[in-house]
Amino acid sequence: MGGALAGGQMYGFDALIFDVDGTLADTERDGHRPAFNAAFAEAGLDWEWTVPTYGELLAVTGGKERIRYFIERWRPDFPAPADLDAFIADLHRRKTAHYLAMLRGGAIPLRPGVLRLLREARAAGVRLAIATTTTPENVVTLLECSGEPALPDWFEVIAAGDIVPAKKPAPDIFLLALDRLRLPPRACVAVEDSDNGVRSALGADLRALLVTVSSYTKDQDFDGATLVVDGLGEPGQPPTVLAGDLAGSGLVDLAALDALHRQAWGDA
Ligand code: XBP
Ligand code: MG
Repeated sequence: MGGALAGGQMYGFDALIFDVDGTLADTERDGHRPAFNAAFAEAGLDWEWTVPTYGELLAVTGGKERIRYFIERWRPDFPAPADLDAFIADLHRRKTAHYLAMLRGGAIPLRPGVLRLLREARAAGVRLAIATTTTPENVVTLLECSGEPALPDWFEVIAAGDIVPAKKPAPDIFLLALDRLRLPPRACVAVEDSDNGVRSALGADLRALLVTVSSYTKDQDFDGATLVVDGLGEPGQPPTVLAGDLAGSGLVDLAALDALHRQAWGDA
C-alpha cells in the first residue's frame, strides 16, 4: 500500500478525502446561513438565523435535518403543516437555489492553500475524493466556480448528501468514499474542519486526520486528529499549528501529510 509517486517521491498514502463545508471553503456563515434566511423570507416565514444562532444549529449536520431540528426545538409552537417532510424539502430546495446563485456569483472562494494542495496532489498522482454532508450540486458548483473550471473532474469520488442513511458524525459517508475508492483507511488522509467531521472520519478508521479549523469550529474538540491547523497555508504565509506539527514544512503540503500519515499509523 502507499503508492503515490511523483519525481521519485513515494508517499505512504494513495488518496486524500476532503470534507467540503468549512474545509474547502468557508461556506457556512456567509453562504449556507444567508441562503437559509433567503428561503425563509421567500416562504413568508419570519425566521432569521443570526451568526451566533447558526453556530449553535451547526451541531446538527445536513440542511434539512437542521431545519427540522429548529422547528421541533426552537419553534415548538409553529403550526407545522401536515406533510412536514414535504414542507422541509421545499424550504431546502429554495435554500439550495439561493446558495447556488451565491456560488455562481463568486461569493465563496476556496480557502487559502486548497488549490495549491490539490494541484500538488494531482501532479503527484495522489487520488482525490470528497466526503460531505451537503447536497451534491453544491459541491460541483463550488468546485466549478473555484477559478479552475475542471476541478470537479479532479475528484474521482464525490460522496455527498442524502446518499447514505446517516450523516456525520456517523461514519457512513467516509465509508462510502473508501468503498468507491476501493482503498482501506490506512491508504488515505482525511481533511476536516469540525468535531462532527472528526468523529465521522475516526468512525471509519481514518486515523491520518488533518483538521483545518474554521471560524465556527476553532474552539471545538479535535481529539484524535493528528494535526490541527488554522489553514493549509501558502508560501510565505504559514498556518498556525494548534496541535501536532508540520514536520519541517512551512505549510501543509504532501510532505507534511506524509509525516502526519506515518505518525498516525506508526507501526500499526
Ligand atoms: C456541512 C453541513 C451542511 C451544510 C448545509 O457539514 O452540515 O448541512 O451546512 O448543506 P460537513 P445542505 O462539512 O461536516 O459535511 O443544506 O446542502 O445540507
Ligand atoms: Mg465541514
